[in-house]
Amino acid sequence: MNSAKAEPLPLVAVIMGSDSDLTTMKPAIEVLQKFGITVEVRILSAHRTPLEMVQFGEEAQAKGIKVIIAGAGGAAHLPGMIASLTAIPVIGVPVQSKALNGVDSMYSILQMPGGIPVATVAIGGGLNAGLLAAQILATADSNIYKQVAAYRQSLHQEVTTKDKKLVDLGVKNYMSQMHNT
Ligand code: RP5
Repeated sequence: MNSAKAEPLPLVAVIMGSDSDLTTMKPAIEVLQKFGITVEVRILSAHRTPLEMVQFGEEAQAKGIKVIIAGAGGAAHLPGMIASLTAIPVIGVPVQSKALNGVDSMYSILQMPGGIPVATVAIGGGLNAGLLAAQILATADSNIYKQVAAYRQSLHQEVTTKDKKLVDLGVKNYMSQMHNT
């Protein structure tokens, strides 16, 4: 008998149009895994693999996925197309493109027609997409809620520590330490 503990089924899917989007999406994957949330990660292109994208969108709810994070760049149709295929909440991540710095990606993801929403984060906002997905899950899971609250407390601590140091050292010394680290 295999005594290894089976990993829980993924609650969040992180999908992207290309492996070149992975760097942008990695912070979303990492923060979700840090909270103990299992993530399914896929490359699904609205333009290059449209049938696989449709299959994923149609099967996601039955698989138990609760939130989908979709990243894409340029003519970034993946988040909107996935949102059209399933009523699972979709968080769109505009990937910074070379030609237009991600403004093209942002408008492509943001300007959805009425009835089919995509919650769009900032250009390159993988981390916030992961956190938002965790916060959606936290509405029904007090353990995840506690972890998100602890994460925020760590941000608070980081800033108050910096503030104290700035007040103690003064601007000049603080900045010279900043440049040496
Ligand atoms: C989009 O085209 C992808 O999401 C990616 O951001 C962009 C460029 O893809 P590659 O040419 O790097 O594969 O579909």
